[in-house]
Amino acid sequence: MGETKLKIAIQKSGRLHDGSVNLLRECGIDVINGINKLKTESSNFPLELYFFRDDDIPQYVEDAVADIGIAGENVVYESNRKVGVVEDLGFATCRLSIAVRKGDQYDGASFLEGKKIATTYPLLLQQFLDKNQVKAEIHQISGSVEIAPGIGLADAICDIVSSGSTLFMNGLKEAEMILKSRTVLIKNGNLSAEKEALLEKLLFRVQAVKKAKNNKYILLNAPNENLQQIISYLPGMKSPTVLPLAQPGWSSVHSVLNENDFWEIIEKLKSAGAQGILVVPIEKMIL
Ligand code: PRT
Ligand code: ZN
Repeated sequence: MGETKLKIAIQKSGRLHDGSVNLLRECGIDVINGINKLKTESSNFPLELYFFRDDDIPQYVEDAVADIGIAGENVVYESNRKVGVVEDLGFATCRLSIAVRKGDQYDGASFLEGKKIATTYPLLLQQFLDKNQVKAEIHQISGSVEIAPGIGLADAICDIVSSGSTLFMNGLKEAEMILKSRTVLIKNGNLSAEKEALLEKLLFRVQAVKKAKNNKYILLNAPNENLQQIISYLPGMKSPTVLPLAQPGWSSVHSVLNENDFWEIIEKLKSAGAQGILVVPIEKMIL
């Protein structure tokens, strides 16, 4: 009997392909180049990669063609497949939104009553309309949704928005977000114990990579008279490392800062007399 391998479905080409392969590489999983093939594998982790259109990934994971997969929540929820959402992967985040013509006065979901809305997300749109007790006509189209209002096919659209420039260029404006969509790892509901164990191993690595991306390692020189104040600004993982410097009266302080409150803390450190502040990226972070 051969070694058990975990089968992962990723997008063949498109917005999620590179992010998916890069994430695996950052997890130390070598991927043998095979984008033109249907399938490839890793040389150093029991993982087989299958390349599909993103829309097909939830179905293949539900049907156990693949054990796990990477897709946007927009695609996962619209597919209505029975798969488990395991982890937010932190890339290609977007919004599924209702957009209307630039000049329209959108004053809530009731604006949509009796209107025609073009979308490739009929299920999620219908759920939104039902929740708001609005009756509208859904026109399911397969691409270039944003041109529908301009050619008189619809009064509004429901589509993915990222920067908003596609809407802007088509004379539309975002009126309401109906889903904040993240790229997620999904799994089949009936994995064997061996496959669950491999998934745990993969998730451990994914989480270490994600944490590292959100944090920076910081080194600075602190005058001893302000050391306690400076330390109080640093969250660190436990407490910061403090080492005496060759120059009397000074210490070197090492710690880890979260990206979100990074600049605010740097300012406080500077005003407390910290000097020679170095900030370095962290590759992996295991707590
Ligand atoms: O061939 P395949 O079916 O696999 O690919 P696809 O063309 O269906 O998907 P792809 O590669 O375009 O997107 C894959 C996933 O990326 C989506 O399901 C989302 O989860 C996510 N994502 C993130 C986006 C965007 N950002 C995005 N901006 N998907 C689509 N867009 C499109 C959107 O449809 C609209 O046309 O970009 C336009 C809006 O972008 P802005 O920046 O102008 O607002
Ligand atoms: Zn697609």
